[in-house]
Amino acid sequence: MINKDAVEQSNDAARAQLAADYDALGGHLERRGIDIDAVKAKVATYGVAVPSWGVGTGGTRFARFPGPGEPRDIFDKLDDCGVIQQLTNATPSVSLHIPWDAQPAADLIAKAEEVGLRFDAMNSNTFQDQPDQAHSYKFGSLSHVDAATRQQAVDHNIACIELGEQIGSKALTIWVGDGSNFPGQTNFTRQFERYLDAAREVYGALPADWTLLTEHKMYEPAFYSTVVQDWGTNLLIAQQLGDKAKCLVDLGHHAPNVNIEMIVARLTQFGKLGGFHFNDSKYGDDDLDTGSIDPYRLFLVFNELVESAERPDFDPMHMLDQSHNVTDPIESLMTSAMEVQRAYAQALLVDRTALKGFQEDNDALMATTTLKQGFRTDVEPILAMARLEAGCAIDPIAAYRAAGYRAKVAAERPALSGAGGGIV
Ligand SMILES: [Mn+2]
Repeated sequence: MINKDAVEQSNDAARAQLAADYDALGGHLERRGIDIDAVKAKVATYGVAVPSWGVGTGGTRFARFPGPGEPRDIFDKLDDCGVIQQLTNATPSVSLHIPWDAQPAADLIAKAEEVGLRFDAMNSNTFQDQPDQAHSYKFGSLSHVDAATRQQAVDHNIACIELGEQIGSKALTIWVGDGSNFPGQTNFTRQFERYLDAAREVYGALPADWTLLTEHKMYEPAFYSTVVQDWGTNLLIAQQLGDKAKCLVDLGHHAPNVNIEMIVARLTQFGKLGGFHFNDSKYGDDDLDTGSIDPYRLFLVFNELVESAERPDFDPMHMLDQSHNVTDPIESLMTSAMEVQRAYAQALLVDRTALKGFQEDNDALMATTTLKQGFRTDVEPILAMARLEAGCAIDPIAAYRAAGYRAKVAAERPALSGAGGGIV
């Protein structure tokens, strides 16, 4: 993967400065009653899963511009994901997308072991047709009016579970493109009944220690209505299916300005927060890099997660889900994983005793100031020191560029054009 000497060289150039910055921040935090090493220890164990499809260049409805050295298959993708983990220690697992990544389990396990990764949630795909498929998903999958099409979608989800069981996954994420493009095109109630009936069949095939994650999305590809439109619908599904069913929150799948951190709190309160797809957006489901547009919102989400960390059985899954159109996907995913870690570290710095006191005194100004103090703190030395101590890069982007990985794989992997990106 990345030459260790290149990482060492890169670290040598920054080691002394990092030590000074870490000491300075440690002194500052000590005055606030915070032990910097304790925060670093928590950050060091934090991980976010990388989506296998994220290491390929994404696209828009208009075009896709592939970069050099695009991964040709899941094994190339796992190599790229391994590099991200090697340099950041922030992405210990990969989330597969089936059928794009379907390969014999033994081969997947062997490759994952080679590059030091494990498998996160399985993602099914019933939003596009495959060459060998009997029934089209043009008008829906799990909620289709035709029973045979629904069954085909159910069977595909069960096949994803079966492969996932063999490779150590513990969750299935379902996102469907089902919905309608015109008022009157579908009957909302009957369509949702069909969805629930089909989802119950999938749920019935779930192993005892698995979680079924359903992902809501407000619009696209259906532009008038979607079957799993919002977190309310998603919660209804999770409640209807049972204890192993929980809601997945993709940060981009809401109307602009929706209070996502409050949705996180609500789902947590009732034991139904299953996981995240982290990304960022300006206008819609833009799939921009995590923390690139609104890092404060990401911090506020993590504030809720830290606030709830001690709740029994609270262990939501964390994954990136974004589309990289103008950057090297490996660089974007490394940066995004570090942004997620940063928001976590900042949330750990919030003085929760003081915050609670201000809340109970109705001191709105001091409450919001106390919360924001965590966000205002530059925690980069904590993240960088955690990486260094794990044998990773102080500056992963600099080390990655110095190592010449992209040029190396570009020489090995023939140029591709138009290969499916596919972002949900
Ligand atoms: Mn998603």
